[in-house]
Amino acid sequence: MNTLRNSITIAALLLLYGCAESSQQTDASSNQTQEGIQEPASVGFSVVNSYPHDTAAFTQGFEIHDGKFIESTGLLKRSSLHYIDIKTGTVTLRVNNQNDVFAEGVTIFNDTVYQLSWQNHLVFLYRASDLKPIGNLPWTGEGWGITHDSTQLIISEGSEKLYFVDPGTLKLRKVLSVSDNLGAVNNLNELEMIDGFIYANRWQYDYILKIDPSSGHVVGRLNFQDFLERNSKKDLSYLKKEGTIAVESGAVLNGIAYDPKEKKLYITGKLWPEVFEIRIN
Ligand SMILES: [Ca+2]
Repeated sequence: MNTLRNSITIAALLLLYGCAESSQQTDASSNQTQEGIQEPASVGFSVVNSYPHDTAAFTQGFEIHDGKFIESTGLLKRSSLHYIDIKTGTVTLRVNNQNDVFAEGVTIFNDTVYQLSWQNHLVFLYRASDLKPIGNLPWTGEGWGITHDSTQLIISEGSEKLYFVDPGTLKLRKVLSVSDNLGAVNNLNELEMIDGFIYANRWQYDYILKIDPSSGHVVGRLNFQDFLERNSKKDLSYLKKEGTIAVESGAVLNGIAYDPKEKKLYITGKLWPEVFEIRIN
C-alpha cells in the first residue's frame, strides 16, 4: 500500500511540477496575445474622497439604488443586509440573515433586492423600500457576486463564468466565460455594471477587472495593490498580524458600487474602515 501511495504521490508531484512549469511558460508570454485577446489596458484612477465603513462588515456585495447604499455582509452568524448613510457610515436599516446563512453579493432590480448566499443554494428576495423579506429562489451553484444590466441579473460563482439569468425565476439565459490574453480568469467575485461594462473584484488578486459583456474579454484592469495601506486615514493595526505591516488576507477589496446619476464610483473591502470614492482617469 505504501509503495502504491508513494507512486501516486510521485505521480501527483510530477503532475504539479508540469502544471507549474506550464504556468511559468504562460507567464513568460504575458506581453503577447493569445487567441486574439489583447493584454488588458491599465486603467488609472484617483481617490476623490473617503467615508467611514463598519470595520465588522465582511463586505460581499455593495450597490447604490436611487442614491441609497446597500451592502450585504458574509460569515456565518454575522451575515446581514443593510442600507448605509455613506457620509457617516451609519446603518439606517438592517435585516440579519439566519445563523446558518453565509450571505454574499447583492443587487436591486425593479425594486426587488436579490441577496446571494455562498453555499445555501438560495437567493433571498426583499422589498427594496423597507427590506421586507418576500421569498427566495433556488440556486444550484455557489453564489459570490451579483449585478444586473437593463434586463437580466448577472451572477458570479468564484469561477471564470458569469451567469446571465431571468430576474423573476433565475432561469439561465447565457453563460459567459471571462478570459484575458493568458486564458481563463477565475475567482470572479463582487460585480458592478458600469457604462455597459462589467467590473469585477477577483478574489485573492489586488485589482478590479473591466470586462466586455459581449465577448467576456478583460479589456481593462485597475491596480489596487497596497491600496488600503497607501490611502487609508485610519489606524489599520486591527487588521495586521503582530510584527507585520500588511493587512491580513481576509480583509480584501470586495465592494464596487456605482451611482449612475451622479456618475460616482465607490469601492470598499471586507473589514475595511473606509469606503473610497474614486474617479477613473
Ligand atoms: Ca456591486
